[in-house]
Amino acid sequence: MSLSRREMLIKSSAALAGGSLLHYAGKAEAKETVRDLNSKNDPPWKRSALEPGTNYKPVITPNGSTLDYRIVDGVKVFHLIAEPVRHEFLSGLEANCWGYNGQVHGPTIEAVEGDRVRIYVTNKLPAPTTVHWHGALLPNGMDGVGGLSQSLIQPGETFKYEWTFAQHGTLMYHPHHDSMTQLGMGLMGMLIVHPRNRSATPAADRDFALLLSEWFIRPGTERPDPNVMEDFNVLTINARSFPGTSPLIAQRGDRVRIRIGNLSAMSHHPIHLHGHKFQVVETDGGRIPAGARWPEATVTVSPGQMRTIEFVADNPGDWALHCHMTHHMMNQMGHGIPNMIGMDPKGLDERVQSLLPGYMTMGHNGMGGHGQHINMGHMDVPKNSVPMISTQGPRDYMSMGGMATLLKVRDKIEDYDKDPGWFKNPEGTEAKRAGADEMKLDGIV
Ligand SMILES: [Cu+2]
Repeated sequence: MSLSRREMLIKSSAALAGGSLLHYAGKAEAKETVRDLNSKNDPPWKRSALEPGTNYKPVITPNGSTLDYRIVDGVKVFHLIAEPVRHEFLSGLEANCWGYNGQVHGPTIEAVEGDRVRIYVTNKLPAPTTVHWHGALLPNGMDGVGGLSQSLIQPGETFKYEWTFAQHGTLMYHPHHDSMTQLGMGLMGMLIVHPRNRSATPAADRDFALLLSEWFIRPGTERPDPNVMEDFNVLTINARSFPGTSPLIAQRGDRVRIRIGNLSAMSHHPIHLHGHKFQVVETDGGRIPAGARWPEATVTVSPGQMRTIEFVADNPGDWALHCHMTHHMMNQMGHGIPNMIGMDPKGLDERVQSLLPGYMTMGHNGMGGHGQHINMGHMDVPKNSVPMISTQGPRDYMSMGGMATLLKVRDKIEDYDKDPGWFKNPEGTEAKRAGADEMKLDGIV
């Protein structure tokens, strides 16, 4: 049976129509997806403000603080003051930095989704500045980009920012004017927005906020130099370097949330947690649906990113939490030095000591013992410097420094604000010098 010409025409035009319908349906679907991402066609900040939210568990900012606010006519009012601040990174290293409200970094600002916030920013710096609310969904004119969305806040001036939070999540704040200098001098802070509906995220027993940054401070000087591009030698968590970082304390079984922001100039930081696995539950854009997460032990946080991890602290101990870039785990590491590894310095040391008493070639067996020699007074270093310095641990000298802290998990925590001291490994669970007998038994010797 053959199709008439007329039937053919009808069929093909139906196919054509069907095709264009499909095409149209495809477009409609794409449009729908975009609509899903934003809840309405209006910008999200246009939602009306709710009563100031108070039903939240504040985050803990180790080595930092939280900014106070007052409520005026249903608006949460904050005041940030940008100013020069003398800051200690760890014992032995201080510098003249820039911070907010007398501290480096600035205090953590906390709000609740639906809150209307009014944030005054007073500039007591010797340079103009602005504040950008990094990741916030707000009117363009509140975005803080100097010269673009607003005039610069000149020294001595106070500007007012105001908007309603239409989101919850982990955000940050920092200047958006001469960012290289102003972030390099320490101007930054965390901005946490709690969900209005507390069931939107599972409750965390311990909720920490950590802000990563990097600095260059030439040993013996007292002023961060923001002009370097690669040679950052002071790596910090909440503006402190290990061993100057306060430990994160958790009781066994606690659900722990760690919000990590990175405002380093040039470096991403793969943050590695020992003894546990975690899930990345939140990015800059919000909460990740449970089905889209995967287990991790290291999360990379690039400049300008936020990543929130959650896990159950189920493994008692003193666990390192640190950037895995090895040059970021040291304090004031000098680069461009000759490679001395494997060299026998004996003859050289004796000859140089005749000219320079106390001279000691460093680095021939690596950098691990360097800080220890300095700590023990065997080696002079410039005043106000911490080259490769760490501290004596419970069992030996630790060589870890820089962007590192400790997660201290204990079976029972009496006081979360008190450092529980060093962990005592239960009998038989610590690596020890092997005995001759056991090595023989296992066929090692
Ligand atoms: Cu790093």
